[in-house]
Amino acid sequence: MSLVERSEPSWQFTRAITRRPGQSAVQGLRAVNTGAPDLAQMEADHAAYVALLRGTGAEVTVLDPLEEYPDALFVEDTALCLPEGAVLMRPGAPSRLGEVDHMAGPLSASYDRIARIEGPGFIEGGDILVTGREILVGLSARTDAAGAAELRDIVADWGHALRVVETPPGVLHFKTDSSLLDSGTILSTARLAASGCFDGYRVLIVPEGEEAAANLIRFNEAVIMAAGFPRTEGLLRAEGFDVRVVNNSECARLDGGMSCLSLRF
Ligand code: CIR
Repeated sequence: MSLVERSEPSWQFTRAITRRPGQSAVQGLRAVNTGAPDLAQMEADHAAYVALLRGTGAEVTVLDPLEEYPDALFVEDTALCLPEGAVLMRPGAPSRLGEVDHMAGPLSASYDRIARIEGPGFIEGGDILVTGREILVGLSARTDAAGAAELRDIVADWGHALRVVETPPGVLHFKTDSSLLDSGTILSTARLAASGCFDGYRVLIVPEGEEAAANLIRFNEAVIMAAGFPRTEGLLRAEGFDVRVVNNSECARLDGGMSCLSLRF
């Protein structure tokens, strides 16, 4: 359980930060090459995503592209935003380390308190799920035990409990396979839930073959998910969630999903 009682659910936000993709996005990291992303489509999808965030009443900052960092549109990996403060991450992907400095300024517009993972460990925001009860950190190829331990020390001072869990082998981030739907409900792939990391939560399992739908965001009243996963969409609608769908075909070529594209606070 969280060490402090929170008045706002962890899926309620007034602000978000995003960054438009640059021309260099075609060189973004990917596990499997499925062809270069179509930049015009990616721009259009990004604009649609920002519109969905704004549609819930949130104030959304859209930063300019950073051409020297092809993956910079995936802003989630650069910071963790909590009510008490923000923490700048230390990405495990060497090509992404420099993105973090570019997030300090935008965050300082909203946060007085900004901490930083100094290392030697590594941690990326995609491996962190804030449920409201606790902060889950999945160890992965990008996030190691030292990075998680350094974050634990920072957030403990802010009253948050942090639990270290495992990301399934071959899965980029913990949240590639899981999302928060409401304060006690998680959407997860079967392979991740099988680890028992969500015991004590209500867990909805993504239908087989739609594993890529597991990365979505609950953003205020909206559940924002990638298009092309009709069974997951049907499951969520049947559960009463207010589902909004956006095309994600081009970011998916770079292993990016709905959570990666924003910092929410
Ligand atoms: C990367 O490999 O770092 C990017 N191409 C994708 C990052 C996706 N971020 C996320 O899931 N939080």
